[in-house]
Amino acid sequence: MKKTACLAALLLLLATVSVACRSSAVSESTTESTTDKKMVTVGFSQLGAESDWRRTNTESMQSALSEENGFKLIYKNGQQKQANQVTALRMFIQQEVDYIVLAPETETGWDFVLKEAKDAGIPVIIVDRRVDVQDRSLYTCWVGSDFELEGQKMTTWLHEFTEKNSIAPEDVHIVNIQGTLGSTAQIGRTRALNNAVRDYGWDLLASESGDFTEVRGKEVMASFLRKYDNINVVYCENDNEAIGAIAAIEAAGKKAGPDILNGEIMVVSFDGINKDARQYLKEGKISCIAECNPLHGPRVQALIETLERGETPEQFNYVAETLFSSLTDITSITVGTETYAVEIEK
Ligand code: GYE
Repeated sequence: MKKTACLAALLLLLATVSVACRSSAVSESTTESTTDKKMVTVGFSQLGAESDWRRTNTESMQSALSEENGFKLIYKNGQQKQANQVTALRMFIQQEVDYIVLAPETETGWDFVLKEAKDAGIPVIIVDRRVDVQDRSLYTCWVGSDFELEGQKMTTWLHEFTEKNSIAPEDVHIVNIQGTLGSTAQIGRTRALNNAVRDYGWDLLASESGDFTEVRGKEVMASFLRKYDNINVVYCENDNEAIGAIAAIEAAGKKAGPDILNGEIMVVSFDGINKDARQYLKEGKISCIAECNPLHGPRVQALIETLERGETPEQFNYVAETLFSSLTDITSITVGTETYAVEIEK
């Protein structure tokens, strides 16, 4: 009897100890998973801060790749110099980051440093503009806009406008304030305009870079106005340039607007993120803006999460975009087989 009681007591003790052990094991592993949860380290090389688009893009990246979302972000502003971006990438490689995100200023000149990242086994995600490299395996994937399509939407809209208003192609006298030369956004938007000029027979007076900034947009437009007295359309490759161009138009005593056969200069541009540009659109000083969406942060986050799960994302990830206009008579345009609604801004 005594023996049985003793055995029962022993068994009870063992059971208690084992439960205690198990529960402590469980609680230990829970604390471990919360405190040691692996943060993903990302080095992000942004090209600069030339425009509202760029600033919004940076904010989007910083808020998506946040500590709360499980990221340790190392952000580097390249100050519009590719050499700074190359240095940043080399620093990220030395720091052994998990991923590199690159928003490149221009397309060429990336082969060497991307090869260094590849050799170090660090995946590279390209965002916004593209890189032009011999070996496509030097980066994992890209996310951004179809810049030539943006330009095609704009030139199609302009063509519709001239048709609706019975304006002959030879009466369309355009100047192009280009973006940073050699950047994908400039290449695509300029190519779309040049093709439309050839196809429709418009008169393209001059093209010059305004570097995507308001200051240069104003300077370039002022010099165009000094050289040509018949400009009636200015194709600005971003909104900041358009704001600068409007300042130059007004300083020259002219009016920005759509009445192009009666002395007004029609301003069209790209982005749609700048508040002043949207206000100018409402006022009719800008006639049409092709949207360029800068909110790539959550998109890059999703791409990294796909890679973290061991899956392979699409190589090229395009963002859907629209057109904004203050003129009410064109509500949609068709490029190729696709029809796009035009959002009328009142
Ligand atoms: O349109 C412009 C910016 O690469 C899409 O760069 C981007 C362009 C954008 O500075 O405002």
